[in-house]
Amino acid sequence: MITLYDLNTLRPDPYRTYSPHAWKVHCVLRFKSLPYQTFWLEYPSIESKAKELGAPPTSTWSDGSRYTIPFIHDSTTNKVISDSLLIVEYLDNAYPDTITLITPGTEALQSVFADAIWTVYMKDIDPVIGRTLPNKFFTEANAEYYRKWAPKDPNEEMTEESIKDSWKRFESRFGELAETIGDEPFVMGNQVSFSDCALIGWLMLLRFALWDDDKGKQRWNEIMEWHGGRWKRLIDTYEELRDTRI
Ligand SMILES: N[C@@H](CCC(=O)N[C@@H](CS)C(=O)NCC(=O)O)C(=O)O
Repeated sequence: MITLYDLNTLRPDPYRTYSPHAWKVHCVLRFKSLPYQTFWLEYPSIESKAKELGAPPTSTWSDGSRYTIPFIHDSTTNKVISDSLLIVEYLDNAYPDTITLITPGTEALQSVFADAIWTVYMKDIDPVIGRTLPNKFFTEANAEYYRKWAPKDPNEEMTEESIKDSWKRFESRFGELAETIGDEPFVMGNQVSFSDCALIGWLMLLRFALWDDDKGKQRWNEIMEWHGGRWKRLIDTYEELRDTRI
């Protein structure tokens, strides 16, 4: 059995997590139709749980190792893997009878694409979303940690006008991405890949932040209609798959 360690919130399933990186793994497990269970963690307990299981840190802070979710434990092979990309590579190798999400030879391209979704295509919306978090679905412990980790930049005071501009720039960036991908359903044409799960993951973070009040829900529904409804079709493709969580 695969256990996915993820970040807890007060929002009920299936939209409980807001971590784009954990979402990528949920998405991949579902495309692979692999059964799994989720273990919910609060930020302050990620490191101790990771150490207990032997899940390696994924990067370093100035004062030491940085432990992050998602990580998985696979009791069938007794392997523990951290970092979304490495988890997916592991799943592709350990379960060769399932759909391959990172075709050999595409690792670097997909890794860069997954990062670019945030750093290139969504960066305009970062400050807009950032100011809505933590929201009422954050647990107390996670909200406290999050505020320390992502303090508000006092120079980033946004006006209604600048918020509107950010949304416009974001929409047009996603429009460029839609054009680059073209008419086919997935980033790699007709073949679903890790890149699509990365896109779904970041969109789900957006959904988490927006799906809070009527205005946000309306905004989310608008995004789902952008660019001929292609982002909705992508999310629907994932949601229509069988839920393999135990
Ligand atoms: N490269 C990692 C990044 C994972 C990551 O940044 N996770 C965040 C949550 S979205 C985290 O666990 N942060 C905890 C911390 O920084 O202390 C991956 O792809 O899995």
